[in-house]
Amino acid sequence: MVLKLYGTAGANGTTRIVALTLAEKQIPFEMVPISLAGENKTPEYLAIHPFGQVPAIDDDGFILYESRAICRYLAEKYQDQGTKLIPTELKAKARFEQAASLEFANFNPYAWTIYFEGLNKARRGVAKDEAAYDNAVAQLSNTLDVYEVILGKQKFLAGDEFTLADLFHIGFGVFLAPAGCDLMTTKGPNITRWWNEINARPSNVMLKGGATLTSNMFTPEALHA
Ligand SMILES: N[C@@H](CCC(=O)N[C@@H](CS)C(=O)NCC(=O)O)C(=O)O
Repeated sequence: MVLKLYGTAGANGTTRIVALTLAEKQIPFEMVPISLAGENKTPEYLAIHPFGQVPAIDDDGFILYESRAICRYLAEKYQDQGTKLIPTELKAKARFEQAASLEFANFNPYAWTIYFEGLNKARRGVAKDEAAYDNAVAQLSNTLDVYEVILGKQKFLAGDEFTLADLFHIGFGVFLAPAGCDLMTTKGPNITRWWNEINARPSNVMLKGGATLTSNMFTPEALHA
Protein backbone atom coordinates (compact mmCIF):
# COMPACT_ATOMS: atom_id res chain seq x y z
CA MET A 1 0.00 0.00 0.00
CA VAL A 2 1.36 3.41 -0.95
CA LEU A 3 2.39 5.65 1.94
CA LYS A 4 -0.33 8.12 2.97
CA LEU A 5 0.63 11.62 4.06
CA TYR A 6 -1.93 13.50 6.15
CA GLY A 7 -1.14 17.20 6.02
CA THR A 8 -2.20 20.65 4.95
CA ALA A 9 -2.76 21.02 1.22
CA GLY A 10 -0.56 24.11 1.19
CA ALA A 11 2.27 22.04 2.71
CA ASN A 12 3.03 24.64 5.32
CA GLY A 13 5.36 24.38 8.30
CA THR A 14 5.62 20.85 9.63
CA THR A 15 3.84 19.29 6.63
CA ARG A 16 6.43 21.04 4.42
CA ILE A 17 9.40 19.23 5.93
CA VAL A 18 7.79 15.81 5.47
CA ALA A 19 6.89 16.70 1.87
CA LEU A 20 10.47 17.82 1.21
CA THR A 21 11.78 14.57 2.67
CA LEU A 22 9.48 12.52 0.42
CA ALA A 23 10.79 14.51 -2.54
CA GLU A 24 14.46 14.18 -1.58
CA LYS A 25 14.03 10.42 -1.13
CA GLN A 26 11.80 9.99 -4.22
CA ILE A 27 9.18 8.08 -2.19
CA PRO A 28 5.76 7.55 -3.83
CA PHE A 29 2.94 8.86 -1.63
CA GLU A 30 -0.77 9.55 -1.53
CA MET A 31 -1.68 12.99 -0.22
CA VAL A 32 -4.60 13.12 2.23
CA PRO A 33 -5.40 16.82 2.81
CA ILE A 34 -6.56 17.61 6.34
CA SER A 35 -8.25 20.93 7.02
CA LEU A 36 -7.19 22.51 10.30
CA ALA A 37 -10.64 24.09 10.52
CA GLY A 38 -11.91 20.98 12.34
CA GLU A 39 -11.13 17.95 10.21
CA ASN A 40 -8.05 17.43 12.38
CA LYS A 41 -10.21 16.94 15.49
CA THR A 42 -12.66 14.34 14.16
CA PRO A 43 -12.66 10.93 15.91
CA GLU A 44 -11.38 9.34 12.68
CA TYR A 45 -8.37 11.65 12.51
CA LEU A 46 -7.73 11.55 16.28
CA ALA A 47 -7.33 7.78 15.86
CA ILE A 48 -4.35 8.61 13.61
CA HIS A 49 -2.94 11.58 15.53
CA PRO A 50 -4.11 11.76 19.17
CA PHE A 51 -3.21 15.48 19.36
CA GLY A 52 -5.25 16.25 16.26
CA GLN A 53 -2.32 17.83 14.43
CA VAL A 54 -0.62 17.44 11.09
CA PRO A 55 1.46 15.86 9.70
CA ALA A 56 1.06 12.11 10.14
CA ILE A 57 1.78 9.15 7.90
CA ASP A 58 0.31 5.70 7.37
CA ASP A 59 3.02 3.47 5.93
CA ASP A 60 1.18 0.25 5.14
CA GLY A 61 -0.58 0.30 8.53
CA PHE A 62 2.34 1.81 10.45
CA ILE A 63 1.04 5.13 11.78
CA LEU A 64 3.53 7.80 12.80
CA TYR A 65 3.17 11.45 13.77
CA GLU A 66 5.60 14.25 14.76
CA SER A 67 7.18 15.69 11.63
CA ARG A 68 10.84 15.26 12.56
CA ALA A 69 10.28 11.65 13.67
CA ILE A 70 8.56 10.96 10.33
CA CYS A 71 11.45 12.49 8.38
CA ARG A 72 14.03 10.44 10.31
CA TYR A 73 12.00 7.27 9.77
CA LEU A 74 11.75 7.87 6.02
CA ALA A 75 15.43 8.82 5.70
CA GLU A 76 16.50 5.61 7.45
CA LYS A 77 13.98 3.33 5.76
CA TYR A 78 15.06 4.59 2.33
CA GLN A 79 18.71 5.10 3.24
CA ASP A 80 20.06 4.10 -0.17
CA GLN A 81 17.47 5.98 -2.23
CA GLY A 82 17.63 9.65 -3.26
CA THR A 83 19.54 12.19 -1.16
CA LYS A 84 21.31 10.70 1.85
CA LEU A 85 19.72 12.80 4.57
CA ILE A 86 21.18 11.13 7.68
CA PRO A 87 24.84 10.07 7.80
CA THR A 88 25.51 6.47 8.87
CA GLU A 89 29.07 6.78 10.18
CA LEU A 90 28.89 7.09 14.00
CA LYS A 91 30.55 10.48 14.48
CA ALA A 92 28.97 12.06 11.39
CA LYS A 93 25.58 10.88 12.68
CA ALA A 94 26.33 12.36 16.11
CA ARG A 95 27.14 15.69 14.43
CA PHE A 96 23.86 15.41 12.53
CA GLU A 97 21.95 14.89 15.79
CA GLN A 98 23.78 17.87 17.30
CA ALA A 99 22.67 20.08 14.39
CA ALA A 100 19.11 18.70 14.48
CA SER A 101 18.91 19.55 18.18
CA LEU A 102 20.06 23.09 17.42
CA GLU A 103 17.17 23.50 15.00
CA PHE A 104 14.64 22.17 17.49
CA ALA A 105 15.90 24.09 20.54
CA ASN A 106 17.57 27.24 19.21
CA PHE A 107 15.83 28.01 15.91
CA ASN A 108 12.32 26.61 15.67
CA PRO A 109 10.78 28.13 18.83
CA TYR A 110 11.77 31.64 17.69
CA ALA A 111 10.99 31.11 14.01
CA TRP A 112 7.58 29.72 14.99
CA THR A 113 6.80 32.71 17.23
CA ILE A 114 7.85 35.16 14.50
CA TYR A 115 5.58 33.32 12.05
CA PHE A 116 2.69 33.18 14.51
CA GLU A 117 2.89 36.79 15.68
CA GLY A 118 4.01 38.36 12.40
CA LEU A 119 2.04 36.42 9.79
CA ASN A 120 -0.55 33.99 11.15
CA LYS A 121 -2.22 36.61 13.36
CA ALA A 122 -2.14 39.24 10.60
CA ARG A 123 -3.88 36.82 8.23
CA ARG A 124 -6.60 36.33 10.85
CA GLY A 125 -6.88 40.07 11.59
CA VAL A 126 -5.58 39.60 15.15
CA ALA A 127 -3.18 42.13 16.67
CA LYS A 128 0.40 41.01 17.04
CA ASP A 129 1.98 40.72 20.51
CA GLU A 130 4.85 43.13 19.82
CA ALA A 131 6.88 42.10 22.87
CA ALA A 132 6.68 38.40 22.00
CA TYR A 133 7.62 39.14 18.37
CA ASP A 134 10.57 41.39 19.30
CA ASN A 135 11.85 38.91 21.86
CA ALA A 136 11.74 36.08 19.30
CA VAL A 137 13.62 38.21 16.74
CA ALA A 138 16.30 39.02 19.34
CA GLN A 139 16.65 35.35 20.32
CA LEU A 140 16.78 34.22 16.70
CA SER A 141 19.45 36.84 16.04
CA ASN A 142 21.56 35.36 18.87
CA THR A 143 21.19 31.87 17.39
CA LEU A 144 22.16 33.10 13.94
CA ASP A 145 25.29 34.78 15.33
CA VAL A 146 26.50 31.28 16.21
CA TYR A 147 25.24 29.77 12.93
CA GLU A 148 27.33 32.38 11.09
CA VAL A 149 30.49 31.06 12.78
CA ILE A 150 29.58 27.38 12.22
CA LEU A 151 28.71 27.98 8.57
CA GLY A 152 31.99 29.83 8.07
CA LYS A 153 33.77 26.51 8.66
CA GLN A 154 31.49 24.06 6.82
CA LYS A 155 28.89 24.11 4.05
CA PHE A 156 25.94 22.85 6.08
CA LEU A 157 24.97 22.69 9.73
CA ALA A 158 26.07 19.09 10.31
CA GLY A 159 29.17 19.22 8.08
CA ASP A 160 29.77 19.50 4.35
CA GLU A 161 26.72 17.50 3.27
CA PHE A 162 23.07 18.59 3.21
CA THR A 163 21.11 16.68 5.88
CA LEU A 164 17.71 16.67 7.55
CA ALA A 165 19.15 19.14 10.07
CA ASP A 166 19.27 21.75 7.28
CA LEU A 167 15.96 20.66 5.76
CA PHE A 168 14.14 21.08 9.10
CA HIS A 169 14.91 24.82 8.97
CA ILE A 170 12.93 25.25 5.76
CA GLY A 171 9.53 24.56 7.36
CA PHE A 172 9.26 27.80 9.32
CA GLY A 173 12.32 29.53 7.82
CA VAL A 174 10.31 30.32 4.67
CA PHE A 175 7.80 32.28 6.78
CA LEU A 176 10.37 34.63 8.31
CA ALA A 177 10.61 37.19 5.49
CA PRO A 178 6.80 37.33 4.93
CA ALA A 179 6.49 37.80 8.71
CA GLY A 180 8.73 40.87 8.48
CA CYS A 181 12.01 39.31 9.67
CA ASP A 182 14.87 39.45 7.14
CA LEU A 183 17.59 37.96 9.37
CA MET A 184 18.19 34.94 7.09
CA THR A 185 19.54 37.22 4.38
CA THR A 186 20.99 40.10 6.40
CA LYS A 187 22.67 38.51 9.40
CA GLY A 188 25.86 37.35 7.71
CA PRO A 189 27.27 36.09 4.40
CA ASN A 190 27.60 32.48 5.52
CA ILE A 191 23.97 32.27 6.66
CA THR A 192 22.81 33.93 3.44
CA ARG A 193 24.79 31.46 1.32
CA TRP A 194 23.45 28.48 3.31
CA TRP A 195 19.86 29.73 3.44
CA ASN A 196 19.71 30.59 -0.27
CA GLU A 197 21.05 27.14 -1.11
CA ILE A 198 18.66 25.11 1.04
CA ASN A 199 15.70 27.34 0.19
CA ALA A 200 16.38 26.60 -3.49
CA ARG A 201 15.95 22.80 -3.18
CA PRO A 202 13.72 22.03 -6.21
CA SER A 203 10.87 20.56 -4.12
CA ASN A 204 10.80 23.68 -1.95
CA VAL A 205 10.77 25.93 -5.00
CA MET A 206 7.70 24.01 -6.25
CA LEU A 207 5.89 24.44 -2.92
CA LYS A 208 6.98 28.06 -2.37
CA GLY A 209 5.43 28.83 -5.71
CA GLY A 210 2.08 28.12 -4.04
CA ALA A 211 1.59 24.62 -5.49
CA THR A 212 -0.97 22.48 -3.72
CA LEU A 213 0.58 19.31 -2.35
CA THR A 214 -0.72 16.41 -4.41
CA SER A 215 0.06 12.71 -4.56
CA ASN A 216 3.34 11.88 -6.28
CA MET A 217 3.91 15.46 -7.43
CA PHE A 218 7.70 15.25 -7.04
CA THR A 219 8.57 13.35 -10.19
CA PRO A 220 12.18 13.79 -11.39
CA GLU A 221 10.75 15.72 -14.38
CA ALA A 222 8.79 18.14 -12.17
CA LEU A 223 11.74 18.63 -9.81
CA HIS A 224 14.12 19.50 -12.60
CA ALA A 225 11.73 21.49 -14.79
N1 LIG B 1 5.55 18.95 16.91
C1 LIG B 1 4.55 18.71 15.88
C2 LIG B 1 3.80 20.01 15.66
C3 LIG B 1 2.66 19.81 14.70
C4 LIG B 1 1.84 21.07 14.56
O1 LIG B 1 1.93 22.03 15.38
N2 LIG B 1 1.02 21.11 13.51
C5 LIG B 1 0.16 22.22 13.29
C6 LIG B 1 0.23 22.66 11.84
S1 LIG B 1 1.87 23.21 11.41
C7 LIG B 1 -1.27 21.78 13.59
O2 LIG B 1 -1.65 20.67 13.28
N3 LIG B 1 -2.06 22.68 14.18
C8 LIG B 1 -3.42 22.41 14.49
C9 LIG B 1 -3.66 22.15 15.96
O3 LIG B 1 -2.68 22.13 16.75
O4 LIG B 1 -4.83 21.99 16.33
C10 LIG B 1 5.24 18.23 14.59
O5 LIG B 1 6.38 18.64 14.35
O6 LIG B 1 4.65 17.43 13.84
